[in-house]
Parts: sequence; structure tokens; C-alpha cells
Amino acid sequence: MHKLVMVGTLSLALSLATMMAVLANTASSFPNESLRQGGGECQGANLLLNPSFEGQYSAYIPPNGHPDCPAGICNTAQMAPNWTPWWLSHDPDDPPYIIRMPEYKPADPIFTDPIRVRTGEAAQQYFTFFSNHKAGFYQQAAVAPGALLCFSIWGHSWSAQDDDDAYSGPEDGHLVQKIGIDPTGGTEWQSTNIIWGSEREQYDQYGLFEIQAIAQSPIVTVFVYSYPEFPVKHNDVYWDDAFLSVVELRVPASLAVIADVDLPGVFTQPLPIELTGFAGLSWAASLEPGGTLTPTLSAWSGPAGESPTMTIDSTGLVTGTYTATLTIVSEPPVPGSPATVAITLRVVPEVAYAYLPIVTKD
Ligand SMILES: [Ca+2]
Ligand SMILES: [Ca+2]
Repeated sequence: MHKLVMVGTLSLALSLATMMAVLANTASSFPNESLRQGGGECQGANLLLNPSFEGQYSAYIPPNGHPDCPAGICNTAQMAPNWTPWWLSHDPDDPPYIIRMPEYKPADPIFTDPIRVRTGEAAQQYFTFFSNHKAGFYQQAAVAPGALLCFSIWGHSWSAQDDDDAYSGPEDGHLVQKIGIDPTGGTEWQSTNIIWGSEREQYDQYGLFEIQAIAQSPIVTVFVYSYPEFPVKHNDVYWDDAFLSVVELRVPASLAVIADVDLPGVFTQPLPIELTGFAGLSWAASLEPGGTLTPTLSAWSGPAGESPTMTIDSTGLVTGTYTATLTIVSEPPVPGSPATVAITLRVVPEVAYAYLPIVTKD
């Protein structure tokens, strides 16, 4: 029996290792139906509107009406601008405390024990009272189809049967939270297109939820979800600081320098390395062998957001064209990595400085 367990554990370890290796080596062919988790908070340009759930909250008005909102206005669903609620409606065949429409409202920063607003003046809160729910909200965003996307948001809950404090437990509702991306841009929370991250209890303290998925259309939709199993007195959920970014490495295809053979010198030029996606990404550069030029970089590796300066010295070089190739990789590998930059130095008899562009003459 013990042996069997060991074999099972080993095979799981091996398949995990294999999966990690595949993910590490084929980032650009990352399959649509797969999902990566475990990166840090998304970074780069945020594709979401009102990511911090600030501004004037207002009642949700369902475009086609809603049975839970008889007058056509959901007055108990006070939403942050740009965010749309979803919830599973109560089934009249169920007891009244099973699956209710939550009440949505802005969390108030006056509550600091524990903290309910992570940044700014508000966070999106919703809750059910002595009942449970399956609910959340979503936002659509325009993206480039095929882009690898990072979606992250901070969330936590207060799930408790008591009023002794504003902390979860000792009897909690087994409240779980998770987030998802519909890479096809749909707005139906039950769609099988949605790629959901793993769910977890995240009580009393903001924790980061983060997933990655590949866009399959020019619009994608990000979702949050929560479900308390038990209808305890307080099942309150809080979300703040959402981020949707593109995971990629981008560098210029080429950099060129022109030098006058009679005016040798050292030329420096920035090498912009655009590396976005999630926290903790870094890059490393190397010079391909076989070039006729040896550029140097102010740094050969660094974190995302920091780019090196390239230096070329034309001292001692006769008239001609000199080339080198830099290879830039990201760690971990992301779409666009490895990338190459073609470096060219042209040493010419005379550099004619026109206004622009720089032209050379023989
Ligand atoms: Ca906020
Ligand atoms: Ca408590």
C-alpha cells in the first residue's frame, strides 16, 4: 500500500515537472484552454476602467430587465462605475436562506479593523445576510486577439455567524472566492468559455487573485465570483484594485549607429525593453557569437521596467558596416521571448548632418 502511494506521488511530481517544463518552453504556444496561475500582481498598462472601484456608485439597470428588479432598476445593486453585477437568482423551491441576490454597495474606508478598502476611497462590496449567494461582477475590455492576458484583483471576505467582531469565524460559511476570464468576451457567468482560477477562502485580509489566459476575440471579460456554502449571518465580500494587462516582451527589431571614420568615438543609445505582464518578471541579454561588432550594455540583466543603455565604440574601425545581434529573454519566458535586436554600425567617410533624417554621402 505504501509503495503504491509512493508511485502515485512520484508520477504526480513527474507530470507536474513535465507540465512546468512545457509551460516554460512554449509560452508563445500556450494553449487557449489552459491557465497559468502563480504570477504576481499584473503589471503594465491596465486595460480595465475604474480598476480601484472609485467614483459615484449607482443602481444597476439591467438592459433587458431582471426578475429580481421589478421596476427595472436594481436599487440594492449599487455598483462602481464600469462594473456590472451578476448573481444567481433565488429558486422559490429552495428555503428562503438559500442563494439570494446579494446587496451591492461601496465599502467604506472608515472601517479599518479589518481594512475593507485597500486603496482610494472605496472597494466593491456585496453581501447576503443569514443567507448565501453565488454572485460577483464583471467588466469587458478591448484586447488584441491572441494576446496572453494577466488578470489580478485583491479580494477578501467576512464570513461569520456572530457579531462579536468584524472578523470571520469562529463559525464561518465556508465562503470561497475565485476569478475568471472569458477569452471570447461573453457576459454570461455560467458560460463554459470562462477560464476560472482556483477558489479559496480569503478571510479578513486582502489577498491577491491572479490568472492568465489567451484572448480569443477582440473583447474579453473578467469575472469575480464568490460562494458561501452556509447561510451564516454575515457573508460579505470585498474586491479592490483590479488589473488586466498583456504579458509580453517587446524590443526594437534593430538599432543603427552611423559614425564618421575621421571622428571615432563612443556612441550610446537606449535599448528599450518593454516587459509587461505580472510582478517579478526579469530580462537577460546576451551577444550572439559571430558578429563583427561588440556593443556593450550598461546592464546585461534587470527587472521589468528597467532598460539598459547600449554603447558602441568606433575607435580603430575602418570604413564599412559592422553588425551584431543581441538576444533578449525574459524570466519566466513570456510571449515575445526570446527576442533579437539587430545592431548595425556604419562607419562612413563623412557624416552629413541634415536636419532629419540623417543621411550619408559617399
Ligand atoms: Ca479602491
Ligand atoms: Ca467573528
